[in-house]
Order: sequence, then structure tokens, then C-alpha cells
Amino acid sequence: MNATDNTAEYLRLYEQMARIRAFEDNANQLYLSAKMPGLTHMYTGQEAVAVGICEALEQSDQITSTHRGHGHCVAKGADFKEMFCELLGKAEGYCRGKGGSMHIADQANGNLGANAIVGGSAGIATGAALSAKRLGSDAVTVCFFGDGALGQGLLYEVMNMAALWKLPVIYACENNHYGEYTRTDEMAAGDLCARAAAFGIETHQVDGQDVLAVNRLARDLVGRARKGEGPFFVLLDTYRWHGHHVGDINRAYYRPKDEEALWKETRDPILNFGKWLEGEGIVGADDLVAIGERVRREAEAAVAYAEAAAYPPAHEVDMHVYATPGTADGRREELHHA
Ligand SMILES: Cc1ncc(C[n+]2csc(CCOP(=O)(O)OP(=O)(O)O)c2C)c(N)n1
Repeated sequence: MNATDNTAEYLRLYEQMARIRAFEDNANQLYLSAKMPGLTHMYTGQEAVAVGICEALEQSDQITSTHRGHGHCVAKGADFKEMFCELLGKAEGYCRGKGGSMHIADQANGNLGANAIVGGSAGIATGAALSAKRLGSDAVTVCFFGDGALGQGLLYEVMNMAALWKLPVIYACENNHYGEYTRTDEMAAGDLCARAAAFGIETHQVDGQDVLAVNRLARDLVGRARKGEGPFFVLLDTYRWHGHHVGDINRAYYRPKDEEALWKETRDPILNFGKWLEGEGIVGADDLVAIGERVRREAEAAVAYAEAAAYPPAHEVDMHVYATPGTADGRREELHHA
């Protein structure tokens, strides 16, 4: 098959990665201009992981995310305006402004939520997969987590269950080589995939900067998980461009500047995919510039919207914390007054 046969899919992969980058650039600006309360963790540099995987999923499939969660959220279909409102604590945000960057959930699109607890979403993802299996749906759940979560016991408890019960879950470990300020090889012993393989889980490794390679693998594994061949474990080699969080500016004491430069200059997933698209004659340079401009305008318009949006009223301070049992979407249904 000719590469141009898949033009629409390729352009979608490119645009979704560009949207994440534009979102993060604007989130960083909001922090730097002191408009955003608290800190946030940039996903910049890792876009091919979230997009390659989420583009292999249906809207009804589910994901769980991490403290570095904006990329997963955008890739699974979230709306920029609701995301920026959440970052700025506004009432129209995904959690009515009460969760912030690290707690965005978007159940309508199958995003069960970011999670500030490292490894915390592993139990939720496995539970979602168990639920899908018992309900007889063919939904697949992807559990995104960082290499730091490999130090959390919960992950091993749930991988054991998932393997025993053949659950439709994919554990996607984004190895960006650092957990906060420590190199992964200084905190995780041995072969990382061997940890999952010990439970009899089929494991895969893929270049997390290559969106096509990630997407190809994800399509295969999602299809197989749907047929009951799960669970799977995928190790994705990637790199975060920014600090651990937006306030982590001077990183030279734990991460060499030339290492950062090398990843940015030679392994930018968006730039490299763009070059490939051009080289294959699928798009021209102008087309890529136009996509970049479009997503930048979309992000800026959403920021302006969020800046002008209202904060929740003071009398709602103890509301919207717990969902009413039995409702599918706690945010949109009538909620308990806590
Ligand atoms: C249970 C727990 N321990 C420690 C922390 C503090 N903490 C926040 S992020 C982080 C590093 C996580 O590294 P990794 O999982 O590799 O994700 P990355 O930040 O690299 O995306 C740590 C230790 C936490 N949030 N939760």
C-alpha cells in the first residue's frame, strides 16, 4: 500500500501531537505569568506516546493518566476550553475548577482521570478492565504511567490479577529516563520488561518518539486485547523536554544540558514525523505550518476563554467532590453536597 493512502490518518496523528505541544506551551506561559495557581508537569517531548496509543482506541475505550497528564487528556479527545478552565480553577473546568492540572478527568471520552499518586492509576485501570470483562463489553483500558511507578507495589499486585484473569488492559510505561531528579537506571534494577514478564504478561518495547511505530503496535495490541488476549505491557522510550514540573528550571545538577539538546534536536517526535510526511510527498512544508498555526490559534482562544470565565461561587466550596453512586458521569449528573 502507498503511504499516501493513509493521508487522513497521518495528518490526524500530526495534528494531535501539535495540539498537545500548543496546549503545553500555553500552560507553561500561564505558569510563568503567574496566572495559574500551583504547578504543572509538561508533557512536551512525549507527544508520540499519547497520540500513537490513543489514536488506536475508540471513544468508548478507557485510559488512566498521571500527574503529567495533559497529553493523554488531549489525545483522548478532551476540549481545550474545559482543560484550561480547570487549570485556572474556573467553574467550567472538567472538575469545576476544583481538581486542577493533576486531576482532570473526562469520562465522556473514556479518560478516567489524571492521578497525582505515582502508580495510583494502575488499580483504577485494572478495575476498569475487570468491569469491562464482567459486563461483557469489548472496551480496552490503557494504563499510562511513568518509569517511577515501577517502584510502586500496587502495580505488581494488579498486573498479577490482570494476568490471572486475562483482563483487557495495556500497561503503558513511559520511560522518560527520570523520576523527578533521579535517573531511572539509578532507581530501577534489572530488565524493566522482565517485571511484567514474570507474571506471564506479553511485553513489548517501542521507540516512543516514533508515532507510527507506537500507533502500529498499539493497534495490534488493542485489537488483540479486545479478543481476550490481554493483558500487555509496553515500554516506551521517550524524554520530557522540560523540568519535572514547570518550576524545575535549573536542571543541570541532575540532567546534562547536552543530553536535553540531543533529544530536542534529533528526536523531536513532531519535527521528525513532519519531515517524514514531507519526504513521502504526503504534505508540503506549508501544510505543516498551517496546522501549527491553526492549533496555536485554537489554544490561544481557549486560554482567552478560560481567563474570562467565572470562578465557582464560594458557597459551592464543599460540593462536587463525590459522585452520586450509580451515575456514570459524576461531573454532569446531580452531585452530592458533601
Ligand atoms: C506515591 C507517590 N510517591 C511520590 C510522589 C512524588 N512524585 C511526584 S512525581 C514523581 C516522579 C514520578 O516519576 P515517573 O513516574 O517516572 O513520571 P514522570 O514524572 O517522569 O512523568 C514523584 C516521586 C507521588 N506523587 N506519589
